Amino acid sequence: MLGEESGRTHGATRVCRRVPFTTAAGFAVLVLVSALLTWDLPKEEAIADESPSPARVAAPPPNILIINTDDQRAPETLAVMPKVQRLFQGGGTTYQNGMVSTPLCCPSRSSLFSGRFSHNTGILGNGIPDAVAAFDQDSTLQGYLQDGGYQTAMVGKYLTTVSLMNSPKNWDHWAVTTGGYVNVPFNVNGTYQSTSGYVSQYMAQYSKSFLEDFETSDDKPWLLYVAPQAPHWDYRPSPKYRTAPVPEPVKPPSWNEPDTTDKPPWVQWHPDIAEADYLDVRAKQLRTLMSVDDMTGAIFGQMSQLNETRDTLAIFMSDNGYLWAEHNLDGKRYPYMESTEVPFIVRWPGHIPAGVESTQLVSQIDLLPTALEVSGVSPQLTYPLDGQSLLSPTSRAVALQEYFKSNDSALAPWAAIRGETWQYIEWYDADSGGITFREYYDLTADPYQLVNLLKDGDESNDPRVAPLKEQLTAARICSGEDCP
Ligand SMILES: [Ca+2]
Ligand SMILES: [Ca+2]
Ligand SMILES: [Ca+2]
Ligand SMILES: [Ca+2]
Repeated sequence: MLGEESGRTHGATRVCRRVPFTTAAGFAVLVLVSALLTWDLPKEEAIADESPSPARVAAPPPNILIINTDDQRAPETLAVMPKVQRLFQGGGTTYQNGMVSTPLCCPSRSSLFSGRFSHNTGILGNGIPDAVAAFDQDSTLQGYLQDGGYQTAMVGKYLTTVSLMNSPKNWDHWAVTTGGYVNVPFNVNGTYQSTSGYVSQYMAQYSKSFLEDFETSDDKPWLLYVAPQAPHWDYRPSPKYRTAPVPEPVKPPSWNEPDTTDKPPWVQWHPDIAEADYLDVRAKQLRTLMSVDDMTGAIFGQMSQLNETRDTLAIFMSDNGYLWAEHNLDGKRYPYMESTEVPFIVRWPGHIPAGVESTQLVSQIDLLPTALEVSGVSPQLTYPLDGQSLLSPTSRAVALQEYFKSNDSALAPWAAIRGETWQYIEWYDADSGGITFREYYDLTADPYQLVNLLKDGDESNDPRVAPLKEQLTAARICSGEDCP
Protein backbone atom coordinates (compact mmCIF):
# COMPACT_ATOMS: atom_id res chain seq x y z
CA MET A 1 0.00 0.00 0.00
CA LEU A 2 1.40 3.34 -1.01
CA GLY A 3 1.73 6.41 1.16
CA GLU A 4 0.91 4.81 4.47
CA GLU A 5 3.34 7.03 6.28
CA SER A 6 1.26 9.94 7.34
CA GLY A 7 1.91 13.57 7.81
CA ARG A 8 5.00 15.61 7.57
CA THR A 9 8.48 14.58 8.41
CA HIS A 10 10.05 17.95 8.85
CA GLY A 11 8.96 19.08 12.32
CA ALA A 12 12.41 20.47 13.08
CA THR A 13 12.19 23.09 10.37
CA ARG A 14 8.75 24.57 10.89
CA VAL A 15 8.77 28.03 9.48
CA CYS A 16 7.40 29.97 12.39
CA ARG A 17 10.75 29.59 14.06
CA ARG A 18 12.96 31.08 11.46
CA VAL A 19 15.71 28.77 10.30
CA PRO A 20 18.64 30.81 8.99
CA PHE A 21 19.59 29.76 5.48
CA THR A 22 23.13 29.03 6.55
CA THR A 23 21.89 26.28 8.85
CA ALA A 24 19.09 24.86 6.74
CA ALA A 25 20.30 21.45 5.66
CA GLY A 26 18.90 21.66 2.16
CA PHE A 27 20.13 25.09 1.39
CA ALA A 28 23.73 24.19 0.69
CA VAL A 29 22.49 21.58 -1.73
CA LEU A 30 20.24 24.11 -3.41
CA VAL A 31 23.11 26.55 -3.84
CA LEU A 32 25.33 23.85 -5.31
CA VAL A 33 22.62 22.71 -7.71
CA SER A 34 21.84 26.27 -8.68
CA ALA A 35 25.46 27.04 -9.39
CA LEU A 36 25.51 24.30 -11.99
CA LEU A 37 22.51 25.70 -13.79
CA THR A 38 21.94 28.84 -15.72
CA TRP A 39 19.20 31.42 -15.46
CA ASP A 40 18.16 34.42 -17.44
CA LEU A 41 20.53 36.98 -16.09
CA PRO A 42 23.25 39.16 -17.52
CA LYS A 43 26.50 37.28 -17.21
CA GLU A 44 28.15 39.46 -14.60
CA GLU A 45 25.11 39.22 -12.36
CA ALA A 46 25.04 35.45 -12.69
CA ILE A 47 28.70 35.19 -11.82
CA ALA A 48 28.36 37.44 -8.82
CA ASP A 49 25.42 35.37 -7.70
CA GLU A 50 27.26 32.09 -7.84
CA SER A 51 30.02 33.04 -5.43
CA PRO A 52 29.05 31.84 -1.95
CA SER A 53 30.24 35.02 -0.27
CA PRO A 54 29.28 36.12 3.22
CA ALA A 55 27.37 38.91 1.48
CA ARG A 56 24.79 36.32 0.49
CA VAL A 57 24.12 35.40 4.08
CA ALA A 58 23.76 39.01 5.06
CA ALA A 59 21.69 39.81 1.97
CA PRO A 60 18.44 41.64 2.60
CA PRO A 61 15.22 39.60 2.40
CA PRO A 62 13.90 39.18 -1.13
CA ASN A 63 10.95 40.86 -2.73
CA ILE A 64 8.05 38.48 -3.29
CA LEU A 65 5.98 38.45 -6.50
CA ILE A 66 2.95 36.19 -6.84
CA ILE A 67 1.03 35.90 -10.11
CA ASN A 68 -2.15 33.91 -9.47
CA THR A 69 -4.30 33.30 -12.56
CA ASP A 70 -7.95 32.20 -12.41
CA ASP A 71 -8.91 28.69 -13.61
CA GLN A 72 -5.69 27.82 -15.43
CA ARG A 73 -5.03 24.12 -15.80
CA ALA A 74 -1.54 22.65 -16.03
CA PRO A 75 0.68 22.08 -17.86
CA GLU A 76 -0.34 22.46 -21.51
CA THR A 77 -1.67 25.99 -21.04
CA LEU A 78 1.92 27.17 -20.55
CA ALA A 79 2.62 26.37 -24.20
CA VAL A 80 1.14 29.73 -25.21
CA MET A 81 3.12 31.65 -22.58
CA PRO A 82 6.70 32.01 -23.90
CA LYS A 83 7.64 34.69 -21.37
CA VAL A 84 6.39 32.63 -18.44
CA GLN A 85 8.27 29.66 -19.89
CA ARG A 86 11.50 31.62 -20.15
CA LEU A 87 11.28 33.49 -16.86
CA PHE A 88 9.68 30.84 -14.67
CA GLN A 89 10.22 27.40 -16.23
CA GLY A 90 13.68 28.34 -17.54
CA GLY A 91 14.58 30.45 -14.53
CA GLY A 92 12.96 28.41 -11.78
CA THR A 93 11.58 25.11 -10.57
CA THR A 94 8.37 23.68 -12.03
CA TYR A 95 6.37 21.60 -9.56
CA GLN A 96 4.67 18.83 -11.54
CA ASN A 97 2.54 18.04 -8.51
CA GLY A 98 1.62 21.64 -7.79
CA MET A 99 -2.00 21.75 -6.69
CA VAL A 100 -4.51 23.70 -4.66
CA SER A 101 -6.06 22.45 -1.44
CA THR A 102 -9.55 23.39 -2.64
CA PRO A 103 -10.18 23.82 -6.40
CA LEU A 104 -12.51 26.79 -6.17
CA CYS A 105 -11.81 30.52 -6.34
CA CYS A 106 -12.72 31.99 -2.96
CA PRO A 107 -11.59 29.08 -0.74
CA SER A 108 -8.37 28.69 -2.71
CA ARG A 109 -7.46 32.37 -2.47
CA SER A 110 -8.27 32.70 1.22
CA SER A 111 -6.11 29.64 1.89
CA LEU A 112 -3.27 31.15 -0.13
CA PHE A 113 -3.37 34.35 1.91
CA SER A 114 -3.76 32.60 5.28
CA GLY A 115 -1.64 29.45 4.82
CA ARG A 116 -4.54 27.44 6.18
CA PHE A 117 -6.97 24.88 4.83
CA SER A 118 -10.57 25.85 4.13
CA HIS A 119 -11.71 23.69 7.05
CA ASN A 120 -9.76 26.12 9.26
CA THR A 121 -10.48 29.44 7.52
CA GLY A 122 -14.22 28.71 7.37
CA ILE A 123 -14.32 29.96 3.78
CA LEU A 124 -15.70 26.75 2.38
CA GLY A 125 -17.28 27.93 -0.87
CA ASN A 126 -18.20 30.83 -3.11
CA GLY A 127 -21.22 32.98 -2.32
CA ILE A 128 -20.82 33.12 1.47
CA PRO A 129 -20.39 36.85 2.12
CA ASP A 130 -20.59 36.50 5.91
CA ALA A 131 -17.65 34.10 6.04
CA VAL A 132 -15.67 36.28 3.67
CA ALA A 133 -16.47 39.39 5.72
CA ALA A 134 -15.25 37.54 8.83
CA PHE A 135 -11.98 36.50 7.14
CA ASP A 136 -9.08 37.60 9.36
CA GLN A 137 -7.15 39.77 6.90
CA ASP A 138 -4.45 40.54 9.48
CA SER A 139 -3.32 36.93 9.90
CA THR A 140 -2.25 36.67 6.30
CA LEU A 141 0.70 36.91 3.98
CA GLN A 142 0.04 40.60 3.48
CA GLY A 143 -0.69 41.30 7.15
CA TYR A 144 2.39 39.55 8.50
CA LEU A 145 4.76 40.87 5.84
CA GLN A 146 3.52 44.44 6.12
CA ASP A 147 3.97 44.29 9.90
CA GLY A 148 7.42 42.85 9.28
CA GLY A 149 8.56 45.84 7.24
CA TYR A 150 7.52 44.86 3.72
CA GLN A 151 5.79 47.22 1.34
CA THR A 152 2.72 45.48 -0.05
CA ALA A 153 0.56 45.86 -3.15
CA MET A 154 -2.19 43.90 -4.84
CA VAL A 155 -3.47 44.12 -8.41
CA GLY A 156 -6.52 42.28 -9.76
CA LYS A 157 -8.92 39.91 -8.03
CA TYR A 158 -8.86 39.65 -4.25
CA LEU A 159 -11.46 37.30 -2.76
CA THR A 160 -13.84 37.22 -5.64
CA THR A 161 -17.02 37.99 -3.73
CA VAL A 162 -15.87 41.11 -1.87
CA SER A 163 -17.63 44.26 -3.03
CA LEU A 164 -15.46 46.58 -5.07
CA MET A 165 -15.90 49.40 -2.58
CA ASN A 166 -14.60 47.36 0.36
CA SER A 167 -10.93 48.18 0.36
CA PRO A 168 -8.74 45.22 1.31
CA LYS A 169 -6.57 45.52 4.42
CA ASN A 170 -2.80 45.41 4.84
CA TRP A 171 -1.87 46.61 1.38
CA ASP A 172 0.06 49.87 0.92
CA HIS A 173 -1.29 50.07 -2.62
CA TRP A 174 -4.04 48.22 -4.39
CA ALA A 175 -5.91 48.16 -7.68
CA VAL A 176 -8.59 45.53 -7.25
CA THR A 177 -11.37 44.31 -9.51
CA THR A 178 -14.22 41.89 -9.10
CA GLY A 179 -13.56 40.36 -12.50
CA GLY A 180 -14.22 40.97 -16.18
CA TYR A 181 -12.07 41.51 -19.25
CA VAL A 182 -13.16 44.77 -20.85
CA ASN A 183 -13.84 48.25 -19.42
CA VAL A 184 -13.41 46.85 -15.93
CA PRO A 185 -13.78 49.19 -12.95
CA PHE A 186 -11.03 49.15 -10.32
CA ASN A 187 -10.80 50.24 -6.72
CA VAL A 188 -7.44 52.00 -6.75
CA ASN A 189 -6.26 52.85 -3.26
CA GLY A 190 -9.85 53.46 -2.18
CA THR A 191 -10.97 55.40 -5.25
CA TYR A 192 -13.31 54.09 -7.94
CA GLN A 193 -11.68 54.17 -11.36
CA SER A 194 -13.32 53.19 -14.61
CA THR A 195 -11.11 51.89 -17.40
CA SER A 196 -11.52 51.61 -21.12
CA GLY A 197 -10.00 48.67 -22.92
CA TYR A 198 -8.55 45.29 -22.03
CA VAL A 199 -7.98 44.48 -18.37
CA SER A 200 -4.50 42.95 -18.47
CA GLN A 201 -2.97 46.15 -19.82
CA TYR A 202 -4.28 47.99 -16.77
CA MET A 203 -3.01 45.28 -14.46
CA ALA A 204 0.44 45.65 -16.02
CA GLN A 205 0.30 49.43 -15.66
CA TYR A 206 -0.80 49.37 -12.03
CA SER A 207 1.82 46.75 -11.22
CA LYS A 208 4.57 48.79 -12.85
CA SER A 209 3.59 51.97 -11.09
CA PHE A 210 3.46 50.24 -7.69
CA LEU A 211 6.90 48.74 -8.33
CA GLU A 212 8.25 52.19 -9.17
CA ASP A 213 6.77 53.54 -5.99
CA PHE A 214 8.27 50.69 -3.94
CA GLU A 215 11.70 51.34 -5.33
CA THR A 216 11.78 54.96 -4.29
CA SER A 217 13.17 53.36 -1.12
CA ASP A 218 15.29 50.47 -2.36
CA ASP A 219 16.11 49.20 1.11
CA LYS A 220 12.57 48.03 1.87
CA PRO A 221 11.53 44.72 0.28
CA TRP A 222 8.07 44.37 -1.22
CA LEU A 223 5.25 41.92 -1.81
CA LEU A 224 3.35 42.28 -5.08
CA TYR A 225 0.33 40.00 -5.60
CA VAL A 226 -1.17 40.05 -9.11
CA ALA A 227 -4.38 38.13 -9.81
CA PRO A 228 -5.55 38.27 -13.44
CA GLN A 229 -9.05 37.52 -14.68
CA ALA A 230 -7.76 35.05 -17.27
CA PRO A 231 -8.53 32.38 -18.24
CA HIS A 232 -11.84 32.47 -16.32
CA TRP A 233 -15.26 32.44 -18.01
CA ASP A 234 -16.30 34.27 -20.23
CA TYR A 235 -12.87 33.64 -21.74
CA ARG A 236 -12.66 36.87 -23.70
CA PRO A 237 -9.34 37.36 -25.51
CA SER A 238 -7.97 40.81 -26.24
CA PRO A 239 -8.37 42.09 -29.83
CA LYS A 240 -4.64 41.40 -30.28
CA TYR A 241 -5.15 37.65 -29.79
CA ARG A 242 -8.78 37.14 -30.83
CA THR A 243 -7.81 34.90 -33.74
CA ALA A 244 -4.32 33.90 -32.62
CA PRO A 245 -3.39 30.31 -33.49
CA VAL A 246 -3.34 27.85 -30.60
CA PRO A 247 -1.54 24.49 -30.39
CA GLU A 248 -3.35 21.47 -31.87
CA PRO A 249 -5.52 19.87 -29.19
CA VAL A 250 -4.35 16.52 -27.90
CA LYS A 251 -7.32 14.65 -26.49
CA PRO A 252 -6.29 12.44 -23.59
CA PRO A 253 -7.82 8.93 -23.22
CA SER A 254 -10.07 10.39 -20.50
CA TRP A 255 -11.62 12.86 -22.96
CA ASN A 256 -15.36 12.16 -22.71
CA GLU A 257 -14.29 8.97 -20.93
CA PRO A 258 -15.90 6.08 -22.84
CA ASP A 259 -16.58 3.92 -19.78
CA THR A 260 -17.53 5.81 -16.64
CA THR A 261 -19.10 2.89 -14.77
CA ASP A 262 -16.26 3.19 -12.23
CA LYS A 263 -17.17 6.81 -11.46
CA PRO A 264 -19.76 8.22 -9.03
CA PRO A 265 -23.31 8.33 -10.45
CA TRP A 266 -23.25 12.14 -10.69
CA VAL A 267 -20.21 11.87 -12.97
CA GLN A 268 -21.75 9.01 -14.96
CA TRP A 269 -24.90 11.04 -15.49
CA HIS A 270 -22.97 13.94 -16.92
CA PRO A 271 -23.57 14.12 -20.68
CA ASP A 272 -20.60 14.21 -23.02
CA ILE A 273 -19.12 17.61 -23.72
CA ALA A 274 -19.73 18.67 -27.31
CA GLU A 275 -16.48 18.76 -29.26
CA ALA A 276 -17.21 22.25 -30.63
CA ASP A 277 -17.71 23.59 -27.11
CA TYR A 278 -14.49 21.99 -25.92
CA LEU A 279 -12.50 23.44 -28.82
CA ASP A 280 -14.05 26.87 -28.34
CA VAL A 281 -13.41 27.09 -24.59
CA ARG A 282 -9.90 25.72 -24.93
CA ALA A 283 -8.91 28.17 -27.68
CA LYS A 284 -10.40 31.15 -25.86
CA GLN A 285 -8.76 30.24 -22.57
CA LEU A 286 -5.39 29.92 -24.26
CA ARG A 287 -5.85 33.25 -26.04
CA THR A 288 -6.68 35.09 -22.81
CA LEU A 289 -3.49 33.64 -21.31
CA MET A 290 -1.42 35.18 -24.10
CA SER A 291 -2.26 38.57 -22.57
CA VAL A 292 -1.25 37.34 -19.11
CA ASP A 293 2.05 36.37 -20.68
CA ASP A 294 2.48 39.92 -21.99
CA MET A 295 1.58 41.31 -18.57
CA THR A 296 4.15 39.04 -16.94
CA GLY A 297 6.78 40.23 -19.41
CA ALA A 298 5.90 43.86 -18.66
CA ILE A 299 6.19 43.33 -14.90
CA PHE A 300 9.58 41.64 -15.26
CA GLY A 301 10.69 44.38 -17.67
CA GLN A 302 9.95 46.93 -14.98
CA MET A 303 11.67 44.83 -12.31
CA SER A 304 14.70 44.53 -14.56
CA GLN A 305 14.84 48.31 -15.08
CA LEU A 306 14.75 48.72 -11.33
CA ASN A 307 17.45 46.04 -10.98
CA GLU A 308 15.21 43.84 -8.83
CA THR A 309 14.72 40.59 -10.78
CA ARG A 310 17.56 38.84 -8.99
CA ASP A 311 16.38 39.83 -5.53
CA THR A 312 12.83 38.61 -6.07
CA LEU A 313 11.24 35.29 -5.19
CA ALA A 314 8.53 34.91 -7.83
CA ILE A 315 5.71 32.39 -8.01
CA PHE A 316 3.43 31.70 -10.97
CA MET A 317 0.30 29.69 -10.21
CA SER A 318 -3.49 29.54 -10.50
CA ASP A 319 -6.34 29.35 -7.97
CA ASN A 320 -7.63 26.09 -9.48
CA GLY A 321 -7.37 23.97 -12.60
CA TYR A 322 -10.01 23.28 -15.23
CA LEU A 323 -11.41 20.18 -16.90
CA TRP A 324 -11.57 20.16 -20.69
CA ALA A 325 -14.03 17.25 -21.11
CA GLU A 326 -11.97 14.74 -19.14
CA HIS A 327 -14.46 12.24 -17.60
CA ASN A 328 -17.26 14.12 -19.47
CA LEU A 329 -16.71 17.10 -17.20
CA ASP A 330 -15.91 20.74 -17.66
CA GLY A 331 -14.88 23.38 -15.19
CA LYS A 332 -13.33 23.01 -11.73
CA ARG A 333 -14.50 21.79 -8.27
CA TYR A 334 -13.92 18.07 -9.05
CA PRO A 335 -11.16 16.01 -7.41
CA TYR A 336 -9.62 14.88 -10.70
CA MET A 337 -6.15 16.05 -11.58
CA GLU A 338 -7.00 18.57 -14.30
CA SER A 339 -9.18 20.38 -11.72
CA THR A 340 -6.92 20.19 -8.66
CA GLU A 341 -3.50 20.63 -10.28
CA VAL A 342 -2.31 24.06 -11.38
CA PRO A 343 0.80 25.55 -12.94
CA PHE A 344 3.15 25.99 -9.98
CA ILE A 345 6.52 27.50 -10.84
CA VAL A 346 8.90 29.25 -8.48
CA ARG A 347 12.01 31.25 -9.27
CA TRP A 348 14.56 32.95 -7.09
CA PRO A 349 17.89 33.21 -8.88
CA GLY A 350 20.72 31.71 -6.88
CA HIS A 351 18.39 30.11 -4.36
CA ILE A 352 15.89 27.95 -6.27
CA PRO A 353 17.24 25.60 -8.94
CA ALA A 354 16.57 26.90 -12.45
CA GLY A 355 15.22 24.93 -15.38
CA VAL A 356 14.32 21.85 -13.36
CA GLU A 357 11.14 19.96 -12.52
CA SER A 358 10.19 18.64 -9.11
CA THR A 359 7.66 15.98 -8.15
CA GLN A 360 7.26 17.45 -4.67
CA LEU A 361 3.63 17.79 -3.54
CA VAL A 362 3.10 21.51 -3.03
CA SER A 363 0.10 23.79 -2.79
CA GLN A 364 -1.00 27.36 -2.29
CA ILE A 365 -1.10 26.98 1.50
CA ASP A 366 2.70 26.73 1.35
CA LEU A 367 3.21 30.30 0.12
CA LEU A 368 2.80 32.06 3.47
CA PRO A 369 5.20 29.68 5.29
CA THR A 370 7.66 30.15 2.41
CA ALA A 371 7.35 33.92 2.61
CA LEU A 372 7.98 33.90 6.35
CA GLU A 373 11.06 31.74 5.93
CA VAL A 374 12.70 33.81 3.21
CA SER A 375 11.75 37.17 4.70
CA GLY A 376 12.91 36.37 8.20
CA VAL A 377 9.65 37.85 9.45
CA SER A 378 8.56 35.85 12.50
CA PRO A 379 5.21 37.17 13.65
CA GLN A 380 3.22 36.08 16.65
CA LEU A 381 0.94 33.74 14.71
CA THR A 382 -2.76 34.05 15.44
CA TYR A 383 -3.39 30.55 14.09
CA PRO A 384 -1.09 27.64 13.37
CA LEU A 385 -0.10 27.44 9.72
CA ASP A 386 -1.21 24.32 7.86
CA GLY A 387 1.30 24.63 5.00
CA GLN A 388 5.06 24.24 4.96
CA SER A 389 7.85 26.21 3.34
CA LEU A 390 8.77 25.25 -0.21
CA LEU A 391 12.40 25.54 0.89
CA SER A 392 11.98 23.01 3.67
CA PRO A 393 14.56 20.24 3.23
CA THR A 394 11.90 17.58 3.61
CA SER A 395 8.66 17.40 1.69
CA ARG A 396 5.23 16.09 2.60
CA ALA A 397 4.39 12.47 1.81
CA VAL A 398 0.75 13.18 1.07
CA ALA A 399 -1.46 16.21 0.51
CA LEU A 400 -5.03 16.90 1.60
CA GLN A 401 -7.57 18.12 -0.96
CA GLU A 402 -11.05 19.15 0.12
CA TYR A 403 -14.20 20.52 -1.45
CA PHE A 404 -17.30 21.60 0.43
CA LYS A 405 -20.85 22.19 -0.71
CA SER A 406 -20.85 25.65 -2.27
CA ASN A 407 -23.87 27.92 -2.71
CA ASP A 408 -23.14 28.30 -6.41
CA SER A 409 -23.12 24.60 -7.34
CA ALA A 410 -25.05 21.39 -6.81
CA LEU A 411 -21.86 19.33 -6.65
CA ALA A 412 -21.55 17.09 -3.59
CA PRO A 413 -18.68 17.62 -1.15
CA TRP A 414 -15.59 15.41 -1.27
CA ALA A 415 -12.13 15.09 0.21
CA ALA A 416 -9.03 13.33 -1.04
CA ILE A 417 -5.54 12.28 -0.09
CA ARG A 418 -2.97 12.72 -2.85
CA GLY A 419 0.35 10.95 -2.89
CA GLU A 420 2.84 11.55 -5.68
CA THR A 421 1.57 8.44 -7.49
CA TRP A 422 -1.94 7.84 -6.20
CA GLN A 423 -5.16 9.53 -5.08
CA TYR A 424 -7.87 8.33 -2.68
CA ILE A 425 -11.21 10.17 -2.86
CA GLU A 426 -14.27 10.08 -0.62
CA TRP A 427 -17.56 11.70 -1.63
CA TYR A 428 -20.02 12.74 1.09
CA ASP A 429 -23.72 13.30 1.48
CA ALA A 430 -24.11 17.07 1.80
CA ASP A 431 -26.56 16.75 4.69
CA SER A 432 -25.45 13.75 6.73
CA GLY A 433 -21.76 13.84 5.89
CA GLY A 434 -21.84 10.08 5.33
CA ILE A 435 -19.56 8.58 2.68
CA THR A 436 -21.48 7.97 -0.54
CA PHE A 437 -18.70 6.86 -2.91
CA ARG A 438 -14.99 6.06 -2.93
CA GLU A 439 -12.37 6.27 -5.65
CA TYR A 440 -8.75 5.19 -5.77
CA TYR A 441 -6.35 5.77 -8.67
CA ASP A 442 -2.89 4.40 -9.25
CA LEU A 443 -1.47 7.38 -11.12
CA THR A 444 1.60 5.50 -12.35
CA ALA A 445 -0.35 2.73 -14.08
CA ASP A 446 -3.34 4.95 -14.82
CA PRO A 447 -2.27 8.61 -15.23
CA TYR A 448 -5.60 9.57 -16.82
CA GLN A 449 -7.72 8.23 -13.96
CA LEU A 450 -9.67 5.83 -16.15
CA VAL A 451 -9.92 2.97 -13.67
CA ASN A 452 -11.16 3.51 -10.14
CA LEU A 453 -9.64 0.44 -8.49
CA LEU A 454 -12.43 0.39 -5.90
CA LYS A 455 -15.10 0.04 -8.60
CA ASP A 456 -13.56 -2.00 -11.39
CA GLY A 457 -15.14 -5.32 -10.47
CA ASP A 458 -11.81 -6.82 -9.39
CA GLU A 459 -11.24 -7.05 -5.66
CA SER A 460 -7.72 -8.44 -6.06
CA ASN A 461 -6.28 -5.00 -6.96
CA ASP A 462 -8.09 -3.01 -4.26
CA PRO A 463 -6.03 -0.89 -1.90
CA ARG A 464 -6.63 -1.32 1.83
CA VAL A 465 -9.32 1.24 2.49
CA ALA A 466 -9.24 1.34 6.30
CA PRO A 467 -5.85 3.09 6.67
CA LEU A 468 -6.67 5.47 3.83
CA LYS A 469 -9.96 6.38 5.46
CA GLU A 470 -8.22 6.88 8.78
CA GLN A 471 -5.57 9.11 7.21
CA LEU A 472 -8.15 11.22 5.37
CA THR A 473 -10.43 11.49 8.41
CA ALA A 474 -7.54 12.87 10.46
CA ALA A 475 -6.41 15.24 7.70
CA ARG A 476 -9.90 16.72 7.28
CA ILE A 477 -9.78 18.17 10.80
CA CYS A 478 -6.02 18.79 11.02
CA SER A 479 -4.43 22.02 12.15
CA GLY A 480 -0.85 23.27 11.92
CA GLU A 481 1.84 20.66 12.40
CA ASP A 482 -0.73 17.86 12.49
CA CYS A 483 -1.57 18.51 8.85
CA PRO A 484 -0.06 16.32 6.16
CA1 LIG B 1 -10.84 30.11 -10.09
CA1 LIG C 1 14.64 46.95 -3.72
CA1 LIG D 1 -13.41 4.40 -16.61
CA1 LIG E 1 -10.57 -3.24 -7.79
